[in-house]
Amino acid sequence: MDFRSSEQPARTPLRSTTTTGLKIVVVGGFGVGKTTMVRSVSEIRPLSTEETMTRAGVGVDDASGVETKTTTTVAFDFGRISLNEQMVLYLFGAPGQERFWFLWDRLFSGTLGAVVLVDTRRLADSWYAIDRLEHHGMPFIVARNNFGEPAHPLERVRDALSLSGDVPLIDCDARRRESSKAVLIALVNHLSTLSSARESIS
Ligand SMILES: Nc1nc2c(ncn2[C@@H]2O[C@H](COP(=O)(O)OP(=O)(O)OP(=O)(O)O)[C@@H](O)[C@H]2O)c(=O)[nH]1
Ligand SMILES: [Mg+2]
Repeated sequence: MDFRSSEQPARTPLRSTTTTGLKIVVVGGFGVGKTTMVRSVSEIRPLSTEETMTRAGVGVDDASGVETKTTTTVAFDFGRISLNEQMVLYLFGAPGQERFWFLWDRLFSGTLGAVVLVDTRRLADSWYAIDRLEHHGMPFIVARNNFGEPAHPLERVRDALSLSGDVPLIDCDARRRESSKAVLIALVNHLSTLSSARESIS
């Protein structure tokens, strides 16, 4: 297995002021850009378990719509980002291919929240992710990774995914650090809103 590291960015030491570490997972269907997001945003060299896709996967893995893809995640991606002086997120990118989905429930252990990445060309691939998160009662937001296709209005995406109104749904470009960071900030804000709502009830 190739535990590949990208050249960018250089290693950044964890700030001594950090007091809170949150485990976050990035899930979604095959080829939606999960590895790309973890790589673009991580301030340490991300760990990736990418394998070259071979002809052995033809007929087993559904590569329709992402025919130019040459590698796939076979375990998980790992990265880290400090959101401010106190808070650091540990990011785990899940594998997207159906035959690796059995790993997801283990990845969810200790996770506080999730980002579901969706590609509107292959929306149905994201249903499994949403289903598993709802099963675990795990808070999540949905980010539409924009591959440059004519963008559907987000409200139509919400309807197609049968998302309830209180689940944040935003646009992103997983290749851009600032865009990926904005997704993570939206998730942390969502977690904070949920936690305040719980406190006001109790
Ligand atoms: N145009 C465009 N291409 C993207 C974007 N995000 C990812 N890609 C490309 O889409 C392909 C799939 O990205 P990955 O990050 O490997 O997707 P993944 O979800 O990790 O895939 P699996 O681990 O195999 O499920 C790669 O070739 C990326 O360069 C995007 O926002 N726009
Ligand atoms: Mg991947």
